Amino acid sequence: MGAGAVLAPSIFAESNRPSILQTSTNSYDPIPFPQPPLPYAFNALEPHIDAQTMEIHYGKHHAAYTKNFNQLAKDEMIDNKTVEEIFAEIDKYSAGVRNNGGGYYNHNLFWLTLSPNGGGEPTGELLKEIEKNFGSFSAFKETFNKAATTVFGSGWAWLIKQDGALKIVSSPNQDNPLMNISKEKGSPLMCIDVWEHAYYLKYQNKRADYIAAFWNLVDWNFVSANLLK
Ligand code: MN3
Repeated sequence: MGAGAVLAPSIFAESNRPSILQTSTNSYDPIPFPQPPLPYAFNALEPHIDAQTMEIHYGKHHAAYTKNFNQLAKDEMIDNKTVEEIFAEIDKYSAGVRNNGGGYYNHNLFWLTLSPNGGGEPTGELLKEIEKNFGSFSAFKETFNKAATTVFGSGWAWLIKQDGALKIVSSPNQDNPLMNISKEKGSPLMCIDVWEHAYYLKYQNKRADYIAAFWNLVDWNFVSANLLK
């Protein structure tokens, strides 16, 4: 698929965007963890994220994590487990499962955190929870920006639900808050990828500019749905 290829919009209407956790391993399925289709065209997030970055990020990086994760799940005979179940006992598996399984899941969540129709501010229950936990939407953004900016090297920043409260955390490499080895555990509501491959072509070393642009794309409907789950 080339840059700017248009995906059939009807399949990915807001109400039936693909679940990121709909799959589990099963002996009869050669690819238990398929890479979900990107729910928008590569150029749909411009000017905030450019088409070439999206094409490489989804088509090469995420595709490679997905391929490796499926192969390792087979090699390590991981059977009848969801991604969440694997992460809950990630210390039982190889570093490859941790890195590639994380890379698989984290990007699934990241693509859905973003939308060409995103941006603006959250409303309803989500806004109430943000105000309760962070004081205001702008204080929330500031905390999230700081977490994303200060990840040393490659990693992710997250908004998670932890013991009923909202919390902003970060993780190194492809770790995530669902993994039992994670310092901060919880259910992810949204995330940002701050690996250089997520922004270097357009923003070079200016990670803060990429993070600022990210806010124009956040799909608050998706984040709200994850809160209410
Ligand atoms: Mn990435």
